[in-house]
Amino acid sequence: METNMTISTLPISTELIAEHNAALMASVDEDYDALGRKLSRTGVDIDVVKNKVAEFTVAVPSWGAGRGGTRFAKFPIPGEPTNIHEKLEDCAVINQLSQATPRVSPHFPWDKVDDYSALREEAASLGLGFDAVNSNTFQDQLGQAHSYSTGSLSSTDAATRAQAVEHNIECIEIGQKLGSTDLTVWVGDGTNFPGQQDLGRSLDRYLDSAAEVYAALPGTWRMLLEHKMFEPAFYSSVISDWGSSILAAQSLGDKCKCLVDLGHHAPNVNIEQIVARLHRFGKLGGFHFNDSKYGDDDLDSGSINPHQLFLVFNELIEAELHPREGFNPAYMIDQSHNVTDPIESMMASADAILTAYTKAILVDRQGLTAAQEANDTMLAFQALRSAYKTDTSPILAKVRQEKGGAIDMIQAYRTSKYRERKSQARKPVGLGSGIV
Ligand code: AOS
Ligand code: ZN
Ligand code: ZN
Repeated sequence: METNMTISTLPISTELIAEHNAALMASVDEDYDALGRKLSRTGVDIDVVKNKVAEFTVAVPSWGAGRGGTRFAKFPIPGEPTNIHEKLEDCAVINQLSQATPRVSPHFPWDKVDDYSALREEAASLGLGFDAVNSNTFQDQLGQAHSYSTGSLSSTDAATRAQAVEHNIECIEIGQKLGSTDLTVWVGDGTNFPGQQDLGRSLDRYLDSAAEVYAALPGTWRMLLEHKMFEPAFYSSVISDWGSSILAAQSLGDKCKCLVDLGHHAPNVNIEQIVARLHRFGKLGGFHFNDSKYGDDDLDSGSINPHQLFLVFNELIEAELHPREGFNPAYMIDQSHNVTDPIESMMASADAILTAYTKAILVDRQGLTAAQEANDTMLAFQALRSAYKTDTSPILAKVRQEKGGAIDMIQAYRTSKYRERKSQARKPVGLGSGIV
């Protein structure tokens, strides 16, 4: 009964997906077999790789289902979601076709509803669960008692800090009802002028407030601190880099970890090394996947620098093989799409992330370690390069097909005319600006 109910509420027809796959299956099989033969020459069993990839999943952000924007403009599209229910439906499409995104990361107060157990059931009927809850103390809400214009957890104003603490605790309470076990805290706190706030005392205030939130974490919960170098504060941010993040996480306690958003660093920073460092100290708690060219932190994952994404995953595989206590990162896509259909972007990003993961699995670890030990720089580099050069798309296509997803996600999505149907049923989104 349960299964029938679930299938009937999924937004894309399973017949349509099966028909789409049937037309492409022969060529996928041919490419998969050819790759299998190639990999077997180096002792790699393609089915073992495929089964490992099939287990990897990444969460999508509820806010990513809407078309975001820059601070200059937003260009809405017909059929865009306007509430959490519609966002869940779009996330279900992404998961149905990619079979890689079964969890949604909600954001409060944006996703507030009256009945969270009903929301949890609604998500489950769409094949979805909830991931980390995100608090929002970077913008004011209507009717809010104290403005965050002076900061939130680090505000100079005690009542504002208390309000930010209370909001984070409320997010934990909501998250408990939704089945989440992580609270992600990103604050926009910082300054735009030298001298605006004392750089030491603002961190003291942040730590005191964060300690109050930390104290409210239920038994198995984690608090994930997300650092960001700049924006919205352009002179200094309170948790600006991985150094500030790990120091704060270490002073808060074991249940506090660091979250790496790939777009939140200075240009050319060696992010994979940051990943390795955080893992070394047992503080790697989560990821926000996206890409960045200049300063925008929300470009589609792997769209600018897929090699960097691969190198990050190379460190994650190393971390998996040499786990430190509590290594269980929360993986999420965090992007803002202003010129694409968010469903298409999110599916393409899931594919880019899984591609980087698959290539990292293919690295000859023994060969790499041996070359490193022998100081054979070229062979060590080639161990990475040769995995990176492998076209892993037949593995990913096969994983999707076997799990009930679509071989060509974008083509199947367009054939379904989902967005066109939604544009008839949903009310239009207003104009405006802002990254959401
Ligand atoms: C902001 O830049 C951070 O990446 C946040 O993780 C996230 O994008 C935000 O909370 C949603 O607006
Ligand atoms: Zn982020
Ligand atoms: Zn960001």
